[in-house]
Amino acid sequence: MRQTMATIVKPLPGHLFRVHGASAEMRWEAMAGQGYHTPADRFFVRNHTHTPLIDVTTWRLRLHGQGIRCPREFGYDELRAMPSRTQDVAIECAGNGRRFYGTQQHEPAPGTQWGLGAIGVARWRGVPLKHLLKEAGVRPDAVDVLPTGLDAPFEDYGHVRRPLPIGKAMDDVLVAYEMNGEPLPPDHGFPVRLVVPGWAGIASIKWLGDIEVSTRKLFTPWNTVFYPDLTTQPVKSAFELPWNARLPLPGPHILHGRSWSGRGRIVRVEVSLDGGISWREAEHHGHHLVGAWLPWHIAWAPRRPGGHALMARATDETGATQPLVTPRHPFGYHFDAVVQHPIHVVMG
Ligand SMILES: Nc1nc2c(c(=O)[nH]1)N[C@H]1C(S)=C(S)[C@@H](COP(=O)(O)O)O[C@H]1N2
Ligand SMILES: [Mo]
Repeated sequence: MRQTMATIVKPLPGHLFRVHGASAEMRWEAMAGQGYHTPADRFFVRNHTHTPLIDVTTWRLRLHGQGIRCPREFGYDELRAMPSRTQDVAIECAGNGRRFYGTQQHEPAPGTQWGLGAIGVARWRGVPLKHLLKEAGVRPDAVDVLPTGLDAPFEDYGHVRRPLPIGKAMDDVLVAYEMNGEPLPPDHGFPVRLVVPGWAGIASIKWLGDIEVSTRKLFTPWNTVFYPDLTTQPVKSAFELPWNARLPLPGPHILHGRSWSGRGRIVRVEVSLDGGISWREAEHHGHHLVGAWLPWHIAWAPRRPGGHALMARATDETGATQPLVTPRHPFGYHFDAVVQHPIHVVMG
C-alpha cells in the first residue's frame, strides 16, 4: 500500500466545495439541475487523516473473530464475482449542520464547522454484509461486527474503526465496491467500503481491510470518545441555492431542495418564505426512498427587494419533524432544526 500526503485526491474546485482541513463539504448549489444522485466529483469527503492509495492486486478483506466459525479472506475479484445488490443510500456526517449551533443558536459547538453539505446520495453496488457473514459461518451468539479502515492511524487512537451491532450488520449493510456505476473513487473508500443506510456516516467505514465478529460488546474510540451512542440520522432539509443567493424580481422562481431522514421516508415538506409566519407544502414526485432523500420544489414570486430567509421543514414517516431549535449537543452532532437560508431579492 502506498500513501500520498495530499489529504484528498480529487480536485476540490471552489464552486463545488468548501474545504475544512482534511475534509471538504459540498456546496448545495452544486446539486441544482442534477439528477437524483450526487455525482462523485461533488460528493463531500470526511477524512480523519488522508486518502490512501490501495493496490487491489494485494488487497484482502479479512473476516475473523469469535463470532464466526470459519475465518475467511476475500480478494477484490472474488467479491466482485459474488451476487451483488444495488442501493440508493445517503451518507451523512453526524456533524452535518454543526455550524448552525453557533450561527443560528448562538452556542457554537467545537469540531468541523459544516454547513448542510456533509451529505450525499449515491447508487452503491456491492455484496450484502449478511452474505459474507454467512459465508464465514456467523454464530448465533455473535454480538458486534468491527470494520477497520486501512487509512493511516488517527492521532494515538489507531485505525478508524467502529463496532456495528450484529442486528444492523445482518440487515441492510453493503460491502460496496461501486459508486454511481463506477469503481469507488479513492476518496470514497477504494477498493471497498461499508455503506450503512440511515446511520451516522462514521459507520460507513472506508478503505475496508478487516472485519472482526465478536461474541461480546466491543469498544473503540469511535463509539466511546467520538460519536458515542449514535445510530440513525435525524430529519433535515436543504435548498439547492448558494448561501446569500441573489434572486431577481419579479419571478416567479422555482426553488428546489431535498429532505432526508435516517429513520424512514419523508412524508411532507413545508416551506416558509416569510420567516416562519406561514408555511406552504412543497411539491414532490419521483424517487421516494428510505435511506436516501426526497427532492422537492416550490414556486415563489417575491414582492419586495431585500433580504429574506428561506426555511424548509420536513416530516418523516415516524412523525419526526424538524424543530425550530435543536437542543444543545456537546459534540455538535445531529443539528436538525430548520435552517434559515439567507437570500437577497434584487431588482430584475
Ligand atoms: N476508514 C475511514 N472510514 C471513514 C472515515 C475515515 O476517516 N476513515 N470517515 C468517516 C466519516 S466521519 C464519514 S462522515 C464518512 C464520510 O464518507 P465520504 O468521505 O465518502 O463522504 O466516512 C466515514 N468512514
Ligand atoms: Mo462523519
